[in-house]
Amino acid sequence: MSDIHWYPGHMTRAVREMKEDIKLIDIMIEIIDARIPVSSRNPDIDSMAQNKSRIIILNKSDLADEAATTAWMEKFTADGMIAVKTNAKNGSGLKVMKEAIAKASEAKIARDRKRGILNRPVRAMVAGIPNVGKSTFINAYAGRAVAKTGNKPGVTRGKQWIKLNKTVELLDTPGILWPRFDDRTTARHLAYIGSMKNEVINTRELACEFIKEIGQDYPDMLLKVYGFESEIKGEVNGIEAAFLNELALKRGMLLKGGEPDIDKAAALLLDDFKNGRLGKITLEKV
Ligand SMILES: Nc1nc2c(ncn2[C@@H]2O[C@H](COP(=O)(O)OP(=O)(O)OP(=O)(O)O)[C@@H](O)[C@H]2O)c(=O)[nH]1
Ligand SMILES: [Mg+2]
Repeated sequence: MSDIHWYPGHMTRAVREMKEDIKLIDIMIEIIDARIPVSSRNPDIDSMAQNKSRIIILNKSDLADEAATTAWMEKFTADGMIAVKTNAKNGSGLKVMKEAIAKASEAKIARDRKRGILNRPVRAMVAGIPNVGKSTFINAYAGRAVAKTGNKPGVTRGKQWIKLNKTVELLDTPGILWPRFDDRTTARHLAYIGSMKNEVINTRELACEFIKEIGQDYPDMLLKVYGFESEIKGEVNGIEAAFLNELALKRGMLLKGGEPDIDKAAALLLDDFKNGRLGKITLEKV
């Protein structure tokens, strides 16, 4: 698949501001997508967070493979981070999160105390790539809608401080990607979860790659979800194209001349994955 690339100006600005704000914060809360725990980590965030207490949130855990999420939590814990899994949409994992923030604050509170400072609020930056649920998490954690959310990348455009209570302040930040991707798998995975703007994606190509990939780890899943009885035989354009063809026919997605609307079927498939309608899937294992 051709290179997918999206790095708008607001991200350059966001990274610059985050590098300044990092001096003000005690804890880095990195939010990732539990379905792709490697590709949804921006190396810039990792380097910014050196010398800070680290919490890593595997969000959208409701959409991921549970065993895989557990394995990732162990891995991140071994790497010295406090790992928490959440579903920011329904609020599960937030209680554990409270404890995680308390734990991550211990060092800072002890430092303050030594210098005679009491009750200074803990400040945490909430960072991550686009569309992983940073703003949704903040709203759930705050218990009120303080930040704008939406199921597309680039909803948050500027930073925003949120005073949770007397002891904790959170900084919501815009999702940031990198200027250049090292490999195509990363770019593809980011596109699957909706971190990339639709306009930069060739839906049909991406859907074919997705079918290929999902077939390796979860064979039969697509056939079951879409109610195909048996294996689909690939013809000239391969099994992926044949699958999309069948899907379009099955769903009555037809072009004016009665031909199957492959692009529409491709968009449906990608959308179903993005919204968890294919089942619990983790594309990247420890
Ligand atoms: N299923 C599921 N959906 C979630 C979860 N958390 C967030 N979402 C959805 O994911 C979409 C993106 O959420 P946002 O909070 O706007 O994401 P963001 O990281 O702030 O995105 P940007 O501001 O664009 O960087 C929204 O449609 C949310 O409802 C979750 O844990 N599970
Ligand atoms: Mg946001």
